[in-house]
Amino acid sequence: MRVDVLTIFPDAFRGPLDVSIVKRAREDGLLDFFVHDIREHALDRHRSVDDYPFGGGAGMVMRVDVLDRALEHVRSLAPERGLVVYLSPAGERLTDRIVRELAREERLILVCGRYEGVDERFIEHCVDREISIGDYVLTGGELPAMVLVDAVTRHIPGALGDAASPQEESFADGLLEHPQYTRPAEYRGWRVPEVLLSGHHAKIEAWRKEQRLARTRERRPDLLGEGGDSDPGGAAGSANPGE
Ligand code: 4HQ
Repeated sequence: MRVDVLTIFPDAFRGPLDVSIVKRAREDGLLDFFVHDIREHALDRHRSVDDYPFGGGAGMVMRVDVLDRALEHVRSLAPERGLVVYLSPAGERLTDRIVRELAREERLILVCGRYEGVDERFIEHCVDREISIGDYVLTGGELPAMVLVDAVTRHIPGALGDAASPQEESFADGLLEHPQYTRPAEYRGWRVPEVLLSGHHAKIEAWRKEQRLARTRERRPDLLGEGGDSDPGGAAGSANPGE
């Protein structure tokens, strides 16, 4: 998969995507990741990317002409059209289902807004999908873009290596994970649950399933369709969470 990011803070992307699984996916050629500076497509000598909002009000708005030029330039760098995603609190909430859908794309173009956001005409005419990572307001779309790339990378075939599977993680079957333990079996009198030391695989599996159900009921009843803000369309809100 190829991912292009448009931002006025390219430096923000050094770090989080240069470690661990995402680093490996990039080294292995599973993920091609490119960052582009929107400001290079500014039209005036001050290189401005924003302006005052029509109708008045606080803050600045990112210009449609600058964003469109930046997007057309980035589009020209590769043959795939690319799905254009704008990160914004007004978008559809990012879920496991959406992450899997995005992971099937050959190319993503992520647009990061700053200030009060972008001119609505850019969203209307150029953006395919507006996505939010949660109901809180950040200072820009850069962190949401990194969250999205991290989550999507886990679903690129081969990115997790042979041992791990994204299917085995939380949300794939709509339940939270069971608790995990490692050595030592006792530390300061804190003991690992006896069943895990028993070597009785059927009992261990039964215990884990029980733990997953109990935790989900306790912490995220919405995932079981028992009230709260569920996501009925998604894997996490499946009508048959045990499947
Ligand atoms: N912002 N999920 C405002 C977000 C956000 C979110 C990005 C801040 C867009 C203009 N993006 N800018 N939450 O808070 O995606």
